[in-house]
Amino acid sequence: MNLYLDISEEVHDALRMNMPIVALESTIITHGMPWPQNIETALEVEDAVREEGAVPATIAIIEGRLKVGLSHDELRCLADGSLHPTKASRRDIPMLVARHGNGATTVSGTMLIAERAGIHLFATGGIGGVHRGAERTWDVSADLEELSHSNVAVVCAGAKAILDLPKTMEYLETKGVPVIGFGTSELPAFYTHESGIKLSQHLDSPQEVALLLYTKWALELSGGVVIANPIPVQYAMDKSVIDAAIEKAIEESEVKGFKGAELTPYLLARVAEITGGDSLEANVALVKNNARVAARIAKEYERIRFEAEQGGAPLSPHQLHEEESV
Ligand code: PSU
Ligand code: MN
Repeated sequence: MNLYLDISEEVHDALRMNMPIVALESTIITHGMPWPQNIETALEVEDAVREEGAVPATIAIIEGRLKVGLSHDELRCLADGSLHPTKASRRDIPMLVARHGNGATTVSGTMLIAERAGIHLFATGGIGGVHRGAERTWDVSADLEELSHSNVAVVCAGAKAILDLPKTMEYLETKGVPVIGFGTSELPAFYTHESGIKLSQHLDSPQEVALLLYTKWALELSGGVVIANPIPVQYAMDKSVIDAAIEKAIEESEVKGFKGAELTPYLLARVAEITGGDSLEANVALVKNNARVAARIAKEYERIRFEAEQGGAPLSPHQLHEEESV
């Protein structure tokens, strides 16, 4: 695998020095947002990670190389469409590598490559999930299956209500993937805080999340964790407005026959159009917020790992609490 990986100098140095790193996906740039907001957001999200003292590693496939850490030029060429990147989930990666193609990695593709590079934190907007009508279409995102394989935690604002959220939660439970509410006990529904779905697990601080991650992988329980971080309140949308836009977009997608990998990009673009760009503004804000939280968790994770390597078990939540209050 390492033969196919191209790790940027910045990320390589960060890995060598055990610095906190946050992986970022590229499908959100190429298929999730329009130009030029996509390049602006991609750069701002990287900046947000840096401001928190971590190193960003945006992941994509360029000329068949699995890139971890992109230059500004590479980011721009992905964002402006000149590379004509394929939306790349796990199934697409061998073909892209074998044929020297270009790919923008989804949550599943990004997790897989991040893990191979040794990166355990990843920030994005929303994960894919079980689509509405999956009982007819069997459309279940490869993201869910990847979450059961790769040891990478994904900080997201939950999942969009373009999906069937209860079925998505059932799938994750079956696959043993913890879904942790970050400062909330309800699954956030991307644009809004309310999904009506109560989470059985919630944590309030980056330290607690980092300890959970460390413990999961120290127990050799492979697979990821979803850290569901609600959109900042000032950017949250009106539930009735966004729900109506989603209903309309889904109806149109059925009439027009969108399915497979094209469905999610179609729905994202239509929802943004129907809301007159309001949903895009919310989307940008929540991705940056997730990047900051992921960076904070990554810092704590490296600290815990360092302490554990110095001997002894990581601090318990009780000890962490005492340490904070000193
Ligand atoms: N949900 C969003 N924004 C996105 C995506 C999902 O709110 O950009 C992208 C992510 O890259 C995710 C992918 O991994 O769509 C899921 O696509 P599918 O449903 O085809 O698996
Ligand atoms: Mn699908």
